[in-house]
Amino acid sequence: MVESGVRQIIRQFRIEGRPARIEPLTCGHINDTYVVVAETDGGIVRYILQRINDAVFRDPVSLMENVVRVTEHIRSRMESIDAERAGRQPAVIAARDGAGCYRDGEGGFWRVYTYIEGAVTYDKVESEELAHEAARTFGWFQNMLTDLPGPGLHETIADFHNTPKRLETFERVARADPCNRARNAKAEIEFVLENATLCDVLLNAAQAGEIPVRVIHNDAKINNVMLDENTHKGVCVIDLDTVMPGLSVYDFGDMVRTVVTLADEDERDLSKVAVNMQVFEAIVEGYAGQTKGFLCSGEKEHLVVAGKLITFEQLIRFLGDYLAGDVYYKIGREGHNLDRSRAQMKLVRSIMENEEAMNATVERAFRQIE
Ligand code: GN1
Ligand code: MG
Repeated sequence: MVESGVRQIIRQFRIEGRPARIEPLTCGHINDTYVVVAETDGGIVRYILQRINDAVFRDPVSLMENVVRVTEHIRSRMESIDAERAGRQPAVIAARDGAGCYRDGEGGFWRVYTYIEGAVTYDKVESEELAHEAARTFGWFQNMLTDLPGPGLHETIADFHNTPKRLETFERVARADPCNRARNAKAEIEFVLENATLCDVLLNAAQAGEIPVRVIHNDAKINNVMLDENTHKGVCVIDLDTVMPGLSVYDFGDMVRTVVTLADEDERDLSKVAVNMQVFEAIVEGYAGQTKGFLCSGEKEHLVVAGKLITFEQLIRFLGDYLAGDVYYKIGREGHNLDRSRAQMKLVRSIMENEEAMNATVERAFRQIE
């Protein structure tokens, strides 16, 4: 949207000061994001302004109800533990009428968050310390939400991690091949079909009562955690659109997917995409320290398989979107979704090769802290 349009939008929110600059942020595959710099008598105040993608999130009003409940709960719990950190949690700035989001004349939904100063995100890890801290912060986040009061959160996207359903959708698009692209992805399609039985593992365990449903993040990738730019300690978790009921191991799986390899999600040099066992150990230790008080044995037993499954699911999603003509994920270049899917496939293979050692690491880490 052109800047004058965005300026009109930000005026509809209860922000402090006068909006002086609005700059687009190009992270995230789904929503449109801007940083708003407002001038007040006391100095500059920044905000995050986002247009919610309502083709993906069909009910933005319910979504914002979730986000307000979750952010307020975490902030109030942190107040007595660490007041400074409580003040560094994302907070929703209400629209002028008090609602959690504003609907523009064209039907678009917008929301505003406080900007977390002095904190940074990473698209990939650069060290074991970083991996440890990122995992610790997602473990902390899950822990914070174990006692969220009130009714269950709204399901903002139905069947979000229902991998068997994702596979069905994938098979349909691969068969229809609407853009005549399947010929560019023969090996990848074959890999998905050959490993299709993987898709049911977690839902079967949940149905058998081995894994409980909890409130989880559902998009626990490395760039959704913010660390302090000086101390590198976890500050908060962002991108809360998919916080809703799910399995704790999904979040662990997404951490594995985006942290365990030192490569980017769309890395083209596949020799760089592989499990790093030291980094994996750091993830497990960081996560276990925060979650040992509430995770049950069924969850611990499925952590590694969740890493494999969530990476496989992401392969299905990226490849399916490539075959469909790039209709879901924003792309930055031609073949971007195919590149992304290839990196996921390489990582699934690497997890398969290291699975036994990874399971042993999990067992050891939890035994040591009990
Ligand atoms: C999307 O928007 P972003 O980048 O935070 C997607 C996740 C995927 C991720 C892959 C609502 O997240 O599920 O895992 O891309 N979010 C949605 O990078 O589909
Ligand atoms: Mg994100």
